[in-house]
Amino acid sequence: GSTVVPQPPMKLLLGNLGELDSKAPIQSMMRLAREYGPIYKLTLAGKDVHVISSQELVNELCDESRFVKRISGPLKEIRAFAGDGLFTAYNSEENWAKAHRLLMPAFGPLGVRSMFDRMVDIADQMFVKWERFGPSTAIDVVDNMTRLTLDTIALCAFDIRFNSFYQNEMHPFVSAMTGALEEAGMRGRRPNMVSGLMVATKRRYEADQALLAQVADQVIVERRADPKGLEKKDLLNVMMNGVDPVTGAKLSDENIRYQLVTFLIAGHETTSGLLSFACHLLLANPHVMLKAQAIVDEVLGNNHPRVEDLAKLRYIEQILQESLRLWPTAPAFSLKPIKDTQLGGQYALSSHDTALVLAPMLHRDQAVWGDDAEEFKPERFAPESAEKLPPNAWKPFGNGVRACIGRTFAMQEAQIVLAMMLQRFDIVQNDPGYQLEVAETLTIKPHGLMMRARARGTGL
Ligand code: MNH
Repeated sequence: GSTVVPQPPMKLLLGNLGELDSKAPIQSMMRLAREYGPIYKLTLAGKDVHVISSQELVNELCDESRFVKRISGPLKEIRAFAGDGLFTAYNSEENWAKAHRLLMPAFGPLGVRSMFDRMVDIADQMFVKWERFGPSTAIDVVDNMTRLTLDTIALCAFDIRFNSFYQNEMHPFVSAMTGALEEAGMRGRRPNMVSGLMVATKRRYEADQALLAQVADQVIVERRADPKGLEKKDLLNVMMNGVDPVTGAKLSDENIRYQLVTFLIAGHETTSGLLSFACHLLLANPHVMLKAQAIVDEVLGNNHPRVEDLAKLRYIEQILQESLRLWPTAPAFSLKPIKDTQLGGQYALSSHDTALVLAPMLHRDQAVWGDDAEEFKPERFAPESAEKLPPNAWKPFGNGVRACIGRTFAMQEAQIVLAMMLQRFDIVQNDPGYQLEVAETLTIKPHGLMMRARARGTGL
């Protein structure tokens, strides 16, 4: 026998769509998890989604012999502009395995270490700007971090400078991306018939997609005009010229464009959210900020960071891990059973069902994190504590072969930026009464966070 999975009451035609705030579906699911528990079911666009948020059940879902990534809902919609790029490819598509084999080395520890100086270059641009504006100018944190992470992925992966800190307007890629992600999210939940009737929304969606493709094509055209020598092993040359050792084939032009759109989006959106939440959490927890600053002062002094310093800045990494625990910026991922199965030995899941891992609630499972799970405590990730965590309790980067390829890249970039910020500035809340408000566009960001930065006179 099997236990019935709890489900909020359904409405005719819409199923459980009414339970989700269209501007904040993740926070709606968090609220429902608090009400219905670690497993509950939603019927959305005629399909059953099981929302899972305990370590015990997620640990089972992470068994790749039983469950694999599901491309459905928003992800299926994103295929309209990211196609069979790494993030949205079906498990069975040959282009996934091909691109995975080709691109993995560039994102391994050695590949990412070689990008260290370019990461520092972009961070330095942001901090020089903050210094020149001085301590009385309010800094829009998400805006700054978005410029930083977009410029960083463009420079490190494609050797292109977007120069976002030298312009007033944000690069048009960003608003096209935000618009497209938001609409992909809505479409993934809305009945198809309704989407078909929303003519103006559809036109906007198509224009946004066209702009994403146009930016990607421009990158390709520029590189074809100036190939920078085949010995240059940056991501773009690997994509454009690399030969897959297994199939002996290169990536197709169409697939290269999809990979570019994928990397430009996935390569900056979530890291910018991570850095923004980390700023918020440091501002809200001054004792953590002071401890981190003391460590940074000891390790860096008044010198530019070097790649060897990162290992000594372990506490900065813990701050980022703890930020990703409370506010995992890619807050959910979807799985499907390879064949009909029972989850937890009692909940029937068919291969047509989706299991959605709701990371912000998994990361608040009190059985793992204790009754202070809501509190920001980077000490949880000190080596001696982290090794006591049960498996698959912390999943901000997804699972298994379909886990994030950019994890090392993102953590190195964020570690550099946070360390340099604490070294060079004392930061304070611009509005001392700021209450966290989380904005969602598939990813999450702290909305309206503003701060001020007073240079500490390091002379850098
Ligand atoms: Mn990333 C997959 C989170 C930074 C490129 N990323 C994933 C997944 C999560 C994720 C979760 C799995 C999604 C799923 O199962 O459907 N990623 C993050 C977070 C950060 C991040 C929280 C930053 C913090 N990601 C980056 C960066 C890049 C990148 C930086 C590129 C430079 N991520 C990817 C790609 C995939 C992915 C590509 C798809 C990998 C695959 O399926 O092969």
